[in-house]
Amino acid sequence: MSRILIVSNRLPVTASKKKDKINFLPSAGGLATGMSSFHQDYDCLWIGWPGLVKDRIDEKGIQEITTKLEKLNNYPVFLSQSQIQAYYNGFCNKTIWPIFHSLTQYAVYQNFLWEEYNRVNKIFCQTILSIARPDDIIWVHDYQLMLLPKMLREKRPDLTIGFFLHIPFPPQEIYRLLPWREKIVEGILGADLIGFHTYDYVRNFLDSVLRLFGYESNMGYINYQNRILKIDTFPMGIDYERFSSSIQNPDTKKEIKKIREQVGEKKIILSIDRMDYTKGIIKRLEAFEFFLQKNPEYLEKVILIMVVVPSRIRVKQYQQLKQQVDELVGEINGKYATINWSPIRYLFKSIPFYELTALYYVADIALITPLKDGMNLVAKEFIATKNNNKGVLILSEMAGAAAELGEALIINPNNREQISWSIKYALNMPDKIQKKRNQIMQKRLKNYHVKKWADDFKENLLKVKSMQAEFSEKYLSPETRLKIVKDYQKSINRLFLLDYDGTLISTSYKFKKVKPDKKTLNIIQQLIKDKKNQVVIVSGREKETLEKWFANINVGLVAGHGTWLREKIGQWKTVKPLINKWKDQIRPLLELYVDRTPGSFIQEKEHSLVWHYIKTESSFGRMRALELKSSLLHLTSNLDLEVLHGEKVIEIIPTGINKGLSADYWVSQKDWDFILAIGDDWSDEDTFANLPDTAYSVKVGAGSSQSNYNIDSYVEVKTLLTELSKNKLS
Ligand code: GDG
Repeated sequence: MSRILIVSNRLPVTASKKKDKINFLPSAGGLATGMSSFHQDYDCLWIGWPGLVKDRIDEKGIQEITTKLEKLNNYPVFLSQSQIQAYYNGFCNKTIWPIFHSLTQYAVYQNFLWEEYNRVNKIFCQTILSIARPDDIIWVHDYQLMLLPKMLREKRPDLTIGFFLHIPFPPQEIYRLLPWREKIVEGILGADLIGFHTYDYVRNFLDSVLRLFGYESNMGYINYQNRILKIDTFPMGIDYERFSSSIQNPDTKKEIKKIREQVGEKKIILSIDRMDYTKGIIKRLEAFEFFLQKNPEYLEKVILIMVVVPSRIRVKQYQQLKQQVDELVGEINGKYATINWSPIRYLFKSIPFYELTALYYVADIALITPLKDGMNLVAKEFIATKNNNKGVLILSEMAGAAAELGEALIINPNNREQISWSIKYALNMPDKIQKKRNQIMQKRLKNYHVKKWADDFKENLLKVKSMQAEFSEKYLSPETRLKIVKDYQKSINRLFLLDYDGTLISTSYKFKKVKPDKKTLNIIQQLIKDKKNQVVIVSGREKETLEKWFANINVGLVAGHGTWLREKIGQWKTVKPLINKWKDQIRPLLELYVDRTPGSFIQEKEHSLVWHYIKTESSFGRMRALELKSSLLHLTSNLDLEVLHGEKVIEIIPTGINKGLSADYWVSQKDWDFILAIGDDWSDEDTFANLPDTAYSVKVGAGSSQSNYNIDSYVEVKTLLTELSKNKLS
């Protein structure tokens, strides 16, 4: 059984030293809390810095820490004070953090910080290489270790490596500001699977890969240096049960009572975050003040409890932010407070779990206003804790969580009028509506909880590995191309079964009514000039469209994935009747895609199932749709189902008709001595499956397939067909 090596800058346990005693405490922050439950349930070893610099401990201390951590399945990477200063406080937090959060004004670019970042990534690399077994899965986390995947790959090309970024990946025009931009992307590309919280970050990353290196992606796959790797969205979940059941804890109950006694009937607005300029604390305070100013009827009736956890206190910008926050809180309290009431209760410290969940529970509103945030787990925890279902989440659209929590009041953190209005709206929202909204969000959070998130990532990583193994043997090599041309030259009865979208024209044109371009038509004309050739375009498109496009060209046509055939221009015929008992097998897959694709939903019609993604962000929806289609292939190959991809819908209809039947039909028409079938998606798999062993079948793109070979893109298809039509190699 393979182990999972979780690698992150910090371990989930933090060691500290008081006098001569070493103490251990759970680490704070999203990554540590999120991954901890996964760590406990699997055969995992967590590798990271234990939080105490090695200058402060002697050999005995190092031994003590190592032994204690070993019992917790943790493995320490010891770093010195100067390393932490330059690598973590320096490059990570003064360069990467602001750039990746698109707050460029805070970024510094210094070579010595970059060099230390390299050195520390190397130390992590050496540590992992000294303990990794060949079948271990290595899961690297976050922006502190972006060079590590490549370093590991160079030393051990066989390793299974996943990388997950917990913060945003910026738009490429911001990312390009980094002097070391190529090195960092290359570092990440050392992984087999690269995960982000949202599709925006995936797209930004792919844009940078394309811009910097020219690699195109296909359904999130990149063929990078002849290794297929996948880039995908995995919106991190929370330990749902832990929060939803927290109210059972007697300490939490006591705390709730205490808060109620202190606050009385006043409405509570809550915010919790680390002291960080990305969290929009100043903007929040300004908006709250604006709310008080514009709505004096709420004076003495609301209270903002603002928990701010100390963070990166050695970095100057963070010290300045603290000062600003302190002053602004003082100013607002000074201006509006009465003898019995201060509008803001400001706690600058970390609070225990029971206090945190008590606050989530009693709060009427959670006001979460980051200027930019990878995900923001606090928003999800607030909703999960609300098992009485009352409470309103006001959430910045700049938080990754906003993509999943559409029932919250979504605001722009820079728009104080909107925030102020939303507070008022939330204070007056009827309980029934609050409950309804929260229940919808809870269902989603309960489904895609943190363990499911981690399992999903792990499964996808293993899938990529097996694809790599398959693909490396199947890629159409120059030798095979030469063999195809030679066989073509020798043959006298040749059949071409060519898919249209994604095979003869780019996938980006797919599902639009795009005519074949001149070049494509020329290639086809060239092929059919030779009387030995029968060319058939096998498409999912409607027969009317194909008839129009190929009205004057004497090619065979297959429309509607095999529903209709044309042998002679203008003469169409159908193939087969229908069958129907399949829904229970298909529905779970569609439900999984609803979980993973915010905004999508299932419609059940009498004779079909439809997956809609009209409400999903458009490019993300499209990517998921293509992926879903390819997954449906495996489920439907024996079920005689037709899968239609319409405008923002995928519809599955029992027809008993597929491209395989039409392939069968054409293959049986003659004694062909050369068959070449090319296609790019699930529907072409039926064609491949119905060919004789002597046929050449080629899948366009990197996915796994029943074809004999894979080819990169439709551009290469055209080159190959041109070579054949000219009857020579170019
Ligand atoms: C990074 C990304 C992404 C906070 N204060 C206390 C406390 N917490 C816990 C919360 C939550 C976690 O810390 C904070 O997570 P966030 O997601 O809000 O933010 P970051 O720490 O910045 O995390 C972020 C995350 O990674 C995961 O990928 O969502 O975007 O920046 O779990 O509950 N816990 C306790 N006392 C506190 O005072 N006990």
